[in-house]
Amino acid sequence: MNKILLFNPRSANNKFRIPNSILNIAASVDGLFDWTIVDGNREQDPFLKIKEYLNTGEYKYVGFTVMPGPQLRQAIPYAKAIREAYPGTIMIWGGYFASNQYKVVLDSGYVDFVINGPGDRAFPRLITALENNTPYELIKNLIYKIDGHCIKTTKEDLIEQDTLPALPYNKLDSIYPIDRYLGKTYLGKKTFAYHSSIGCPFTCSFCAVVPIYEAKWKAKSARSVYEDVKYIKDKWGADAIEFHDNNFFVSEKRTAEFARLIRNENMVWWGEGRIDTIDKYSDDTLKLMRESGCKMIFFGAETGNDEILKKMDKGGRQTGAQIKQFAARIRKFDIIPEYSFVLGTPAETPEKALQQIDFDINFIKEIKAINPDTEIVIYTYSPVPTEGSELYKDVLSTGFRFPDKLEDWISPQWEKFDLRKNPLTPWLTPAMIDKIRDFETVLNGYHPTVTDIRMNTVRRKTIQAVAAIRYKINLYKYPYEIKLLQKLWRYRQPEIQGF
Ligand code: B12
Ligand code: SF4
Repeated sequence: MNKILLFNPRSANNKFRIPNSILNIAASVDGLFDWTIVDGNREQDPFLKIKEYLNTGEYKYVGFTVMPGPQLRQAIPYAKAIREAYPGTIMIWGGYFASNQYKVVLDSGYVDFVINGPGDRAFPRLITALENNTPYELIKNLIYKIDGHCIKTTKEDLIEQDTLPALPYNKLDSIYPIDRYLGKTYLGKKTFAYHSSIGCPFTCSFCAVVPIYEAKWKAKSARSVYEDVKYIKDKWGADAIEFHDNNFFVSEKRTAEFARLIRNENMVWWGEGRIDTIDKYSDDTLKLMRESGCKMIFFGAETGNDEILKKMDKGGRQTGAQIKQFAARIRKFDIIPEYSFVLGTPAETPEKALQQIDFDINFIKEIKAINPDTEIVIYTYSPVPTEGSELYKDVLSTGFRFPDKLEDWISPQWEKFDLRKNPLTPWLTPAMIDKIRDFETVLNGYHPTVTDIRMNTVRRKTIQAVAAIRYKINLYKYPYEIKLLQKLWRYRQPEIQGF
């Protein structure tokens, strides 16, 4: 039987996490096929390692997980080189980039299949069909090419997450000791990443989750999450959890049950949620969450402008007023809200685009005044292909197009696009982008993130003093002195380095 090589391209320079995407795929074929993992985060020269495996002649199937941004830097050249050096292998890509940009991926000529969304069933089915030479054409969640045309099979319903096989932590540990995946963070000395639910029930028009999960969400039960957490804690000594779910908090009942179960385990935890959802939680649940170790929650605040919130289709319930009121409410429970904002959405005229940026800058400052503990994360709007949404229609009408050659995605401009720092969107002028980035620099100077554990009190106070005047008199242009200090002290950016 041919073997499977699974590759997680490098996504982080130092604070790498358990590669949950590729580990889920490993779990899906565990016991059916022989597999191994190469983790680009853990190898000096991952390609050398890949070649070592492929040179044995035992590995026919190569699976890459690919999210936009830095992972493409290894994914693209490696896939191309594998096709050239090992033409008998079959290359399969999965993950958010592969699913959302499947056309450019398959057009490259060196990727044979894309798994569209969850691969837990599709991947083992595809490998079984290829091994047995039986038809694969009707396997759900698959995209492939026939006669130059991309064929997308139907999507399967989301799987009950408790029925999924256990993640093969022990085998991963034998390849890459798990201990090194448990990093020191703001949350704890040994923080581990866990994914307890898949998809999201909402349809925000700027979000890459929507085209893949189509407003569906399935979660593991609180008990099975607790049991997994306990296993990692007891075996490897984890003391904190980052829940990497798109939307951990959809069900108040599940959250409260998990909080009750984990309460006595002395674990600190963090997850991502929605303001309007958690604002409906009772005071008792919020209190219980904090007691159980929930220290910080990441929220998509997006903007304070109600009209844009509507365009973003944030479920129609979140408003600027609610964002402010919630920042005050959650403070009473000593949970730090980490608010992320998306600045630079399309507008009819350049003046309107600039006005909107100014509005959000002021709004962010208001939030900081209401609850100074609020952590602010600023993204610049980078379109995702949410076909049919009002926002995406606006985007296309400006002439914006994604690259039509896979290699173009690793050009410096498109890399910045992926990092949501400097998008190539026609409605934003360089001056507007500078304004956003300069404000971010001053804000991070005056309010340095608490998640940067290397920032001691002296550094914090120094940078705050340097940034204070600029922050107070709204002078953001050319903040070179703050940039210098941030560079010197290697100030971390949670949005690209992990939260
Ligand atoms: C962890 C994570 C990171 C980590 C990476 C950690 C690591 N590996 O070391 C860090 C923090 C570094 C990171 C960074 C970025 N990330 Co990120 N990240 C995630 C996150 C939260 C979890 C990924 C995960 O583990 N999922 C768990 C698994 C089980 O789910 P899955 O990946 O969907 O896998 C399933 C399927 O996709 C499929 N599949 C996946 N891979 C494969 C491979 C094969 C072979 C097959 C067959 C199937 C398959 O099957 C799996 C099981 O069903 C996701 C959001 C999310 N909840 O998924 C965002 C997410 C993938 N990231 C995203 C982005 C944009 C980024 C950034 C590029 C930009 C940014 N500013 O956030 C940066 C890049 C910086 C960098 N250095 O790379 C976006 C992608 C959006 C898009 N446009 O497509 C997401 C969706 C977040 C979001 N909602 O915006 N990220
Ligand atoms: S709530 Fe979050 S994950 Fe869900 S669709 Fe909106 S932005 Fe995406």
